[in-house]
Amino acid sequence: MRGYYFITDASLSRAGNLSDVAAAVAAGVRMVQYREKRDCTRDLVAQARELRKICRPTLFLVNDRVDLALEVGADGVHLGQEDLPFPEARRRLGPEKIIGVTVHDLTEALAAREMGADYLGVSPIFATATKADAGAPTGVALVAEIRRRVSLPLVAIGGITLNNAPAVIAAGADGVCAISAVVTKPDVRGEIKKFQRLFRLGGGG
Ligand code: TZP
Ligand code: MG
Repeated sequence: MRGYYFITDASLSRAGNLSDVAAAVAAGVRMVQYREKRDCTRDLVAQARELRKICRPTLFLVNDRVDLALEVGADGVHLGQEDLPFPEARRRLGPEKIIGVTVHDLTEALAAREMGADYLGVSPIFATATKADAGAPTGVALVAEIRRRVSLPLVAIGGITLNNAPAVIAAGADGVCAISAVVTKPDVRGEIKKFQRLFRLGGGG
């Protein structure tokens, strides 16, 4: 889990999801999350199936949609606080699939751990225009606070750039996700590699 975590954003992407995900896989990311808020299920299934194919052995997760994850044989899902409740998602996905949960404070983090989340997305660390309803920025202090109490992998998200990522990693994040700082750039693979280098500088793997 340590390293850069890739999430698609077709509306911000220069080159499109397929190109971006291929670049992320080439950069060696461990996990890709397909996040698509449009609701034409037929298109989503078709694209998720394509992305699933290029994400081997990279882990492939689907945002929100347990049905889509099951349909395309994804490795798991990422759930927000307003998505399908964790117990239902676990029942439908079975014990082996990965379920990540977005948390905005320590209480949500402890609850997600209690339910059996495989990792936590801590959000939003900084102000972001990418997700309109992301809520108030938590700052790196929340990463540190959750880190002290929870040993699950923590992926930090929201307004992360190459400049502020070192502070996020220093606070205890195992992974960082930066969407606009990566998919709006001409060289997605190169940008991801720069994030990955921050983990090596910090002494991780
Ligand atoms: N969840 C919380 S913040 C966010 C998501 C999907 C958007 C992060 O995008 P950016 O461009 O890295 O701020
Ligand atoms: Mg969601």
